[in-house]
Amino acid sequence: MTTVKTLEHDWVNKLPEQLLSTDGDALLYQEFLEQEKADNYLSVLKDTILWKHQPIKLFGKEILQPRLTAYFGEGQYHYSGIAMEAQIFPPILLELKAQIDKVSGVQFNAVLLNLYRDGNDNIGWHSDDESDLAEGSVIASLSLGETRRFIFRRRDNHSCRIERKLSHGDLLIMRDQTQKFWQHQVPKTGKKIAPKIQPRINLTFRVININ
Ligand SMILES: O=C(O)CCC(=O)C(=O)O
Ligand SMILES: [Mn+2]
Repeated sequence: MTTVKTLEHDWVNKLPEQLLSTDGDALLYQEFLEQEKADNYLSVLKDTILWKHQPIKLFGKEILQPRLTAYFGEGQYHYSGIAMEAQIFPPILLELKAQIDKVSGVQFNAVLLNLYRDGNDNIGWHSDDESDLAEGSVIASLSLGETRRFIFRRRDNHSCRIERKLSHGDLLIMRDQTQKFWQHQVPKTGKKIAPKIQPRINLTFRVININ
């Protein structure tokens, strides 16, 4: 069984940073997972998850997503014109979910994983507001591996942006009106350095409506 050694950690005492001053609530817990624990999760997830290269529909055309994905949960998840079939949570994800449920005060029932293989992989501007999600529901996003830029922009004023670097072990919790008023993205890195950028895994824990 692939579980990760649990280490004592004092995250409960760490204060998060509030990233949005208006119309939303996005809390960043830097180093939510300490280095050794984050290293273990990264290597186990990279090697044991069945990563898929899935198509999405963009302006009526099917294209491959610029990253690999996997989805675990209690029901199908629909986004960008595709239906993600749910796989049952393996022990390693249940272990992570327990820690993230605790800090966020939410019982998540689904998790979407992204593997950014290098700096060419990315996720474009979007809000996590699919109809499978309860409106205003909490999203908890854990980053492992390479540090990448994460940018918010206001939906009604694209020049109003807030940017942070998300690093190994960081946890970002998005709540309240965040998805209604803001979009987010993880852009590509510069072309020259892209092939040298190491892999990054992001896990977004979600609450989906079960029919
Ligand atoms: O990789 C990230 O930090 C964000 C991923 C994301 O926004 C998503 O999966 O909806
Ligand atoms: Mn998102």
